[in-house]
Amino acid sequence: MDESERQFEDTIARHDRIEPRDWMPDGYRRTLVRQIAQHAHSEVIGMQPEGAWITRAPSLRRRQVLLAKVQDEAGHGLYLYSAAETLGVDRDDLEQQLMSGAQKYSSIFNYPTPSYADVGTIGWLVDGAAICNQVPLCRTSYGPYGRAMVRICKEESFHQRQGFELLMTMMGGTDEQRAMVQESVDRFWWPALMMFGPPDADSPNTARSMAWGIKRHTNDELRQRFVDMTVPQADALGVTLPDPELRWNEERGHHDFGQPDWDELKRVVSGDGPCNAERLEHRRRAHDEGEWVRAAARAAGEASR
Ligand code: FAQ
Repeated sequence: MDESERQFEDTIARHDRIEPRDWMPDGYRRTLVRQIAQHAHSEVIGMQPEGAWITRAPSLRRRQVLLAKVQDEAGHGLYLYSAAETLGVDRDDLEQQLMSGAQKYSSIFNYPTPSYADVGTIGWLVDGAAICNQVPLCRTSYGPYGRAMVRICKEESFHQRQGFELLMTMMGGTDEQRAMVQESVDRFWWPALMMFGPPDADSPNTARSMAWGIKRHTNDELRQRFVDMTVPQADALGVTLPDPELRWNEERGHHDFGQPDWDELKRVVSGDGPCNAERLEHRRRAHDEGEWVRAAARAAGEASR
């Protein structure tokens, strides 16, 4: 082991930060680029399912809140692409890899949002799952990623609350509104559990990422944390989580719960989910339509030189 490698290992062992100019193993750099890019792409594609409701939100207040949330997601994408760029990759290149399907984004954004209640459910369950996953990432071993996560998590907690508040309002409304909420929760519950990734026994990256301090908890640990956090919130809302195996286990001090359909996760991640083609098509179109903005920015940059 040479000196730079020893310094890297010491920093990881102290739970301290690796910074962009520090020496790092190629695998560490590759894993970070993979995870941060996937995360950035998720934020960008994640604007679509809710964005579709901006023009149809039922009041000015709901529209303002939703607009702010979707704009935050664009901002999260920017922080994360910037964090990835500190590892020597190029944002344009990452965007190309998203659009070609070479890099992944979260499975959850390949599900449709046919009901306005889905805006609330995404805030409550999807942002709730994102918070569970991302709060520990504030302590990830790579400095720029961890610092980006601090700000992102603050904004995600606003997102989660607006979703919960929207659902609470609908649950206090008519029978039809309550049924809309339940139907939406029934559709999103299992896909939300899949956001944490495959079970630990089938997760090829977890052990290495934990040893490097990139991930601080396994997929199953975070999934359990999410279930434990969400069950009392479902009770407060008055909705039923669609899992007959869900119950409190006194001995474990956790909830037992059923397993999602892992074949479905594989299908959705490999491009065969309900909305994969639509999401990528929309992204490519938005990219093409934004070419004039990039051209104007390049021209302004050249003019000021
Ligand atoms: N979807 O070995 P593992 C948000 C892939 S929140 C798609 O367990 P790893 C906020 C995985 O990449 C969502 N792909 O992998 C928001 C790997 O692929 P590869 C984004 C998945 O990395 C809310 C392979 O399967 N959050 O956007 C999924 O150790 C509302 C094997 O899996 C993050 O990205 C999946 N669900 O653990 C925005 C958080 N699960 O490249 C808008 C950061 C697994 O080896 C609206 N990321 N894969 O072929 C992470 O914590 C991790 O990357 C995991 C996966 C936990 C997602």
